[in-house]
Amino acid sequence: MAHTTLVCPRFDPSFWGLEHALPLFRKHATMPVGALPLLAALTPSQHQVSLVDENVEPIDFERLAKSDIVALTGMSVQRYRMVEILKELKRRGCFTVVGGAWVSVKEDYFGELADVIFVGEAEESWPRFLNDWEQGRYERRYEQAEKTDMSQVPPPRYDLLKMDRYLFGNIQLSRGCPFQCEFCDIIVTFGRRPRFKTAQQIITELELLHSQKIQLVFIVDDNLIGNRKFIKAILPEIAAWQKRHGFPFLFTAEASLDLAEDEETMRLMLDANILSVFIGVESPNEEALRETKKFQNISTKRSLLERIHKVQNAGLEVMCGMILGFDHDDPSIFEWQRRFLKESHVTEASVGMLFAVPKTPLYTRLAAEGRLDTRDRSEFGTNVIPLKMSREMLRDNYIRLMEDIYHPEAYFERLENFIARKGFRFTSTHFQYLREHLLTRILTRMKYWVQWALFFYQLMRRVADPPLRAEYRRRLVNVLKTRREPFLLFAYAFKCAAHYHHYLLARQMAEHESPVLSSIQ
Ligand code: B12
Ligand code: SF4
Repeated sequence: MAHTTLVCPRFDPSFWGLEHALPLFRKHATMPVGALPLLAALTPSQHQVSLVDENVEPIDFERLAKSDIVALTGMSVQRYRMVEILKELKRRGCFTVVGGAWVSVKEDYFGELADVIFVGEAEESWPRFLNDWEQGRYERRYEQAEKTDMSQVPPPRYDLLKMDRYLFGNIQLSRGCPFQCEFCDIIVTFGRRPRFKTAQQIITELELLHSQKIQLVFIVDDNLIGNRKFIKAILPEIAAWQKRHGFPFLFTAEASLDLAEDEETMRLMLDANILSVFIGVESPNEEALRETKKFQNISTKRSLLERIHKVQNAGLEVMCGMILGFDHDDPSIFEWQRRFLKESHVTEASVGMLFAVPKTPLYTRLAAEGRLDTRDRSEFGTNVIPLKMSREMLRDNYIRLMEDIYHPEAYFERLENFIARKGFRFTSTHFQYLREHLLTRILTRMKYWVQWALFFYQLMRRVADPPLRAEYRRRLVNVLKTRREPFLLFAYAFKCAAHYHHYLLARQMAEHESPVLSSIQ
């Protein structure tokens, strides 16, 4: 029998980490990583398992050192901290294991600091390793021969995490994406054939999240609409569950832009109370989209902007990922992206510089062209050497663009334009439900009022910059006067807090108070 401790190291700040906003929400981290509670559930019952997420609690190395196996997960933005932790563990003579997004693409990164590494999924390989370890004949590297059969994945052990310290809960319905974007490591690790859980598994996980009193839930699928048949069958099940339980969850998901052509799926998403969707739009430059094989973003019928607006008009908030520095991007791309984002009415845009993740086709191509900076840390924030501009130009204009789009005026203009859409109503199905259930309506409205008031109080208390604080106050009072809808008030206050994070992230980069933080780093 082994005592295993699974560790999620601290994240470096990032766009989605919301580090600057977390104190406003009185939370420690955005969400738990999916791997920790899942690996715990995959651990055979004869072994003892504990979870430590450094994002919500400090690591007690003395205690950790008593484990037989210490296993770390981690993505790119955790890799420096992972090294620090592994060094400390090795100093104490611990047996170490590493898995997750970063080591899956950069297998030699941790060298001798990791006794065993896991590449890719681990539903089959993790229990196999534990069995090997018990018999004293484990291997140095584990990689499953077959991709995981998602219909056999057990429910995650949320009970081992301090769920009340996270802003979001998470659920995974499927893995894999059918597309072939050149820079994408997701399809390298998880493949292009979407695989999914059964309705029963998903309902069980919803019940578990519900028992943890979670309100916001991120559906972590790489592409929610990777398989239309599956998602069209599963969304009504989720909607029915939501209805039975009084719509306790507000969902966010990730999907590809071809969602815009699928009215039915958008309707089903709203019925399930999926309110916002993150879409990899990447670039208004069609030549760049072709270069990167993002063909699903090219349409002869509608422009990119029209497609984004179509999703917004359906009632979904769009968040988007944008990339600068494709081979077909010349210096005009910065102004082009700035204008595009303004017209898109997308408030939350994760803009980054093209980064070549090891093992991707982009990495192979750039390596062959001698256009890769192979250093681990670069002052340019990316390892790609651009074709039509200097590295300094790319970096400096990226930071300027971040500053511009997260200037309060630009951000709130996009937000106002989004919510001012004709006939637009967030949570339309939930709203309909509340009309029919008086008591739930009163309680839900009260909840949103209280949350709005709490956010307002936190913003006024914690935002140090007086003009920015005044801006938030003015905006929130204005929305209170003009739109009395409690959910909208709550959402608006949430947006102010998110703005605070993005604004500080951009400002700190511009003022050289932080390293250059791009999408993958
Ligand atoms: C959902 C998601 C998010 C969510 C939630 C993040 C979170 N905290 O969990 C949000 C939107 C917030 C997010 C943010 C970011 N993300 Co993200 N995210 C994902 C996504 C789509 C799914 C991750 C997930 O939940 N999977 C479900 C779990 C169950 O699967 P898993 O983690 O892969 O674990 C399995 C195996 O990998 C393995 N495994 C994992 N760890 C370990 C450890 C051991 C010991 C073992 C044995 C096995 C093992 O076993 C598990 C079971 O098979 C992935 C893409 C992907 N498919 O991996 C990107 C991904 C992980 N994110 C990525 C990045 C870069 C980020 C950001 C830095 C982006 C940014 N600039 O803001 C931020 C970081 C923010 C933060 N502080 O969390 C990159 C990482 C690149 C890399 N190769 O390292 C990925 C791969 C996407 C990409 N290519 O851009 N992300
Ligand atoms: S759509 Fe997204 S997940 Fe799918 S291949 Fe492209 S970047 Fe990867």
